[in-house]
Amino acid sequence: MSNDPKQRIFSGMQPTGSIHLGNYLGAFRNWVKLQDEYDAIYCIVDLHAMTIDYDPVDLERARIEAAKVLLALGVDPDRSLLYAQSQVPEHAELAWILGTLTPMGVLNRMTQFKDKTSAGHASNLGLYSYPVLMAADILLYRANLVPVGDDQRQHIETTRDLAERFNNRFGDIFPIPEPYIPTTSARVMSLTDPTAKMSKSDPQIRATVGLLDDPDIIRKRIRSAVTDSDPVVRYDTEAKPGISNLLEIMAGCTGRTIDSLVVEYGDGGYGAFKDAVAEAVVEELAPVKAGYTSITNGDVRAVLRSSGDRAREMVKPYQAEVHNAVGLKAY
Ligand code: AQP
Repeated sequence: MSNDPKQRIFSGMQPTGSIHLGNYLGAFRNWVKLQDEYDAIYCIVDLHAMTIDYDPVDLERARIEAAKVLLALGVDPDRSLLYAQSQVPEHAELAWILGTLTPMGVLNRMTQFKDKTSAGHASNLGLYSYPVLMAADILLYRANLVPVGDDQRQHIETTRDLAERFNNRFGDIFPIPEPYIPTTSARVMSLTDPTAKMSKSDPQIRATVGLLDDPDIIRKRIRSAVTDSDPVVRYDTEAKPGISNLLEIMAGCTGRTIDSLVVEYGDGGYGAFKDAVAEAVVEELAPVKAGYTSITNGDVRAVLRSSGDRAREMVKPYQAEVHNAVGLKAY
């Protein structure tokens, strides 16, 4: 038996709205799966949520809901940390230090900033430097692996780049983290515009399937998903983005290959295929809702408090090492 310490994973979610099927298939399912094999740290990234217009009262509700959904999915506070980013001030401090190493040209290339500002969000400094705070989140804990959806690939690249810049300048402190991205359903697309990703902040309610939606709502959303007029079920993201998205969703929910789904549903018409996708999603999400209703807000606060305390203790020696490396000596 190996005595090697477990590798560490870190990942975060923004408390910005109703958690959807894309978040689950792209990331959270892996959060649950990886808890045994890795030393797992999961964070409700509330400082990130402040980078777009928000209501302070609603932020607290959203933080509790986000943590409750994660607990309902199977994130286990006995095996993993689950806390809020704002409970550990070192996230913001390390972001400042990394920011001093971040060329503006790197941030100018970030597609999330461009997408959010072109969707009407104000272009504040926090939104612009979001990838630096995300790098700090990951590097603060010296994480080796980051389970995320495909939309975060560019931010993980930036994290790796900043870790290398820091190590080259100040000494070998940070491991270079790897993304952990699923092979199917890594980027679940909007049901109303299958060329855009499914997103919590999408104002079009019909574009998403929420993890806590009732089965009848889920069926309705999937049945009304935008597709095309050629009624053959096949995978072609250019010509048939809507059907390809539904194939990815069904493969993600059933564990079947896209090829086997195409063989079964290829000529059967879109109606029968959409019904099958809807039933697969309903079945996959049924336990989440049941788990969610049995957890109280008090339970959630207790988990956040205790994980937050442990996280603060954990980062102290790491940040002391960073301070020492960059010349911020303690007196
Ligand atoms: N559509 C998606 N398909 C697959 N994975 C996705 N993720 C997000 N959208 C999809 C993954 O979910 C995790 C948590 O995401 P987040 O809360 O950090 O925010 P996000 O990536 O910005 O997700 P949203 O839903 O689009 O939120 P808003 O609208 O607030 O920006 C991440 O690992 C992400 O990759």
